[in-house]
Amino acid sequence: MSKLQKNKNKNWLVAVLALLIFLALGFGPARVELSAQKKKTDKRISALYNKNQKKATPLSSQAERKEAIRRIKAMSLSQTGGTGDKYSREKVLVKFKPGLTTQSADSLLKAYQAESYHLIPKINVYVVRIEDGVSVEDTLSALKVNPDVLYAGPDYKLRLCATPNDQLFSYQYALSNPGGVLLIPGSPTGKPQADIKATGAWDYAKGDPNVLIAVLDTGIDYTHPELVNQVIDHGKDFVNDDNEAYDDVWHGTHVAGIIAAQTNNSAGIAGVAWNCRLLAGKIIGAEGEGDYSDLIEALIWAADYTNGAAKVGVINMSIGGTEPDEFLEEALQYAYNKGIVLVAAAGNDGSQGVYYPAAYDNYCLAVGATDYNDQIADFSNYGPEMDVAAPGVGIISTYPVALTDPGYLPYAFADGTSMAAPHVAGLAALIKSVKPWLYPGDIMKIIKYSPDDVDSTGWDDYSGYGRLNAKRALAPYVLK
Ligand SMILES: [Ca+2]
Ligand SMILES: [Ca+2]
Ligand SMILES: [Ca+2]
Ligand SMILES: [Ca+2]
Repeated sequence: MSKLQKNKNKNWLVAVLALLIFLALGFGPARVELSAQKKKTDKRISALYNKNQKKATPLSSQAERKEAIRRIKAMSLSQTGGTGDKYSREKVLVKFKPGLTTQSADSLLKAYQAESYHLIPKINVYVVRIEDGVSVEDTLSALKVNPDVLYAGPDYKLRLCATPNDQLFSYQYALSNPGGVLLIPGSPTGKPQADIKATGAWDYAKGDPNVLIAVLDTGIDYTHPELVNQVIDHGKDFVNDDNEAYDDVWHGTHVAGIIAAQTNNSAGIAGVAWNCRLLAGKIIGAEGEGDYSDLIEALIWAADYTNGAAKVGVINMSIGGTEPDEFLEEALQYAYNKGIVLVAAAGNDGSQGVYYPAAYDNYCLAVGATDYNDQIADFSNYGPEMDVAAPGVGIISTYPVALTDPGYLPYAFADGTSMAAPHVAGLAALIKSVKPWLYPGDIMKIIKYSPDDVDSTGWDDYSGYGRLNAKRALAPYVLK
């Protein structure tokens, strides 16, 4: 008997023993069936979202599928924040002509009913707070006719130039967390700035349309109003073997929206990588599971894909399986060597053991999930392969139009490391857009070494290097 044959027999014996123990422990027929399936040479992968603790139950019925996510109803959305005023109603800015003494300036300002004021040194501009009931306009017209005044003007409101105008942006604490009561299911209280600093990052990059993010998942609803202009074509369906990677679940559509929903279009949500485009590879079927072989094939396809000047820069895998596989590793290496950044979800069992492909340290970033308080989500898997964490609790994103009930908007909230990984993929695409010469290993390092430390001090098993900080990853490095 050859050594290989011996090992095979040994493996078989272990499998039978495991099955017997399984049965002895009283697992029902459904579990036996599942374990029998494992013996197939083609290993199974699944989508990594929170299935409401029913982890062994595939989401077979429409009702169960809806139960796993929470939806928002269409309603009037006036929560845009701020007063909408162009300038402050309480303050004006004044600069006097050179030569006017401080005492003269003081008495002059008091004459204009200034409640208080202070001087900005170097440029000699007074910030003047006016009394209640006195209008900014009246104060300014009076100041402007005073011969001692060089300039008087309103104190204009500062707005981040990169804050998008998307209707549902205020629901996206993951991108910009204001703290206080959040507009997500359960209305929890969030910690200010427990977010990925997306608005700060957008000052440096909004994405290049020729940088594609391949979403290897359940497909994408490419008819969705927020995605129709973001997908480069209808992708490839490795489950049904056709060129329509349409999403009949919801998972891939949700992931795609987080990465690159159409942004600053006054509608829907904002994506992390505004101007990058999406490519769908459908590897998970309607039942929420798929085969390693489809993932492997999709990795090679995505790595080789080109369309004009566009090619894949990042691959997002919000999917995974518990088994390592050398062919999978080889496919990851192939994509990595083509300059592609690979991002994968860590898994949702809340236990030790990072899923594959995330666990492949050499090629993949393993992503865990945090919440609105920068706490690690209880479902997030952990282990020595962890790299970073990103928000993955109460994440709003796009939902297939065909699956949306009348009266609801095609958006939904979902939980999972599946929702965390696409934030990282979006950042990788932004970095790739502004620094196309960087190797995947360089981009992985930038993403790993720029987060905000969360959980226990320093690198830890749960969050890796910490919660993603997109602004720090993109800001020019300043020598001190
Ligand atoms: Ca299809
Ligand atoms: Ca939008
Ligand atoms: Ca790793
Ligand atoms: Ca830490």
